Amino acid sequence: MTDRQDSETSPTETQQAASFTNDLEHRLIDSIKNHEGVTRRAVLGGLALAGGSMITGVGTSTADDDSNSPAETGGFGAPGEYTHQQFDPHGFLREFNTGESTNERDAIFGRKDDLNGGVYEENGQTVREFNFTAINVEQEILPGVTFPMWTYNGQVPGPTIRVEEGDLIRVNFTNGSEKMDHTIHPHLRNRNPRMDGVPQNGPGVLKPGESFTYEWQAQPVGTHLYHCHTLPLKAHVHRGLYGTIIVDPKPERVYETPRKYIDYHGPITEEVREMAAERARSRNMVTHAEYSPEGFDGIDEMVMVMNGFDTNFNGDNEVYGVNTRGFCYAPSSTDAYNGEWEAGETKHPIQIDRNELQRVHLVNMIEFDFVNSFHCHSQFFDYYDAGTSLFPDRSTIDTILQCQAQRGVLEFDYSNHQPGLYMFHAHQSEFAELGWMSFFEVN
Ligand SMILES: [Cu+2]
Repeated sequence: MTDRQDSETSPTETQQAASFTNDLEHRLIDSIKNHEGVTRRAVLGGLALAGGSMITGVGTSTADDDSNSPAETGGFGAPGEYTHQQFDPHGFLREFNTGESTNERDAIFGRKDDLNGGVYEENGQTVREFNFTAINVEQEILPGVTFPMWTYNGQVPGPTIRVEEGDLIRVNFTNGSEKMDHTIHPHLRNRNPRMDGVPQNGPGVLKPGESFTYEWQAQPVGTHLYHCHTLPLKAHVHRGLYGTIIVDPKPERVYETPRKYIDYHGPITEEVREMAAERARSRNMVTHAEYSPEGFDGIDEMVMVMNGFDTNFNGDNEVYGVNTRGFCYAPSSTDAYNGEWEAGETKHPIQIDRNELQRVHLVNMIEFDFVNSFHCHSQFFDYYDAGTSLFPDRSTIDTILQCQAQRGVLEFDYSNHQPGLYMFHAHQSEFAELGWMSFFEVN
């Protein structure tokens, strides 16, 4: 018997997982390749190089049987290649925009971006300013397969906003689309109906070329979202106009008024105050950078937005995923850009340090399907519904169900686990096979 306690993932294991994923990936590409909603720019390039005869080979090999060996996917180029550089799901996973200007986004997305508009004080309040533009882009949902997205700032999901409770979020929004009206509607406790981003209030929908500055109070603490609220809603949401807003607790506020942040009805003692403030320090991105919960070296935070795409526009999704690309956190040795893309590989498992606490901000933005879910293998997690309480609403579960716009915080760790690949996926099995399946690689 081999003791693998300190060994790394074996190459064979990785290869098996990669091959398994590539089979699913190519079966999926084959099933949607003629849909009106998808463009196969890279695929067509591959076909031109490989010759016309490959079309038949690809078309017949993957749809009806499971004998889709890599050789039979020749027309698609190397298995698992992504070709569009404008969105990196690995960069997005851990990118939190606070309003502070940073060059990190340039490295991640390979373009200049003025998303973060600055942080400053105004009338005794911290203002965090962001610049949002609605534009249409083609974005990859599977290797070589793009879908026409309606986006905030050219990416789906839209940029993750991260602020502290009590801040003012100022969003200068321009509708840069040529034909469609758009808005931004925040799921926050919003005191001014003019700022709600719905057709009936304030500026209403913004026509192409129009601008409006939304101002939202950063409350309550939790993991929230924003999305376009223009009719038909299902179209504007499904096409990609959504993103995440995280409101961090301020430890000193929590210490002063702990009852607002914990579901607790006993007397407020010093111990209760301190326990609640400790939880706030753990949840606050700024304070937890200097802080480790007991037993851990640090906290690794991720944003996962569950979404799907209706590639033939029949009101039903054909491709599913977290953060847009099907199977994007699955094992694969491929790097579409031969190292040219400095932000990193295009597809690989999420690297997990077993000495760190893992925190996933999970948001469901699926359209057309009633529910979505997250299930992780070999581990159980604590769940904070909408992240609004600092103590978990549910403990020791391995699957959580969310309808559209539901979201929550998951906390778990792999400190007692052997290194290796651990799968996570939607436990709607259908969604998993259609793209919503990925892996953590515990190191
Ligand atoms: Cu819209």
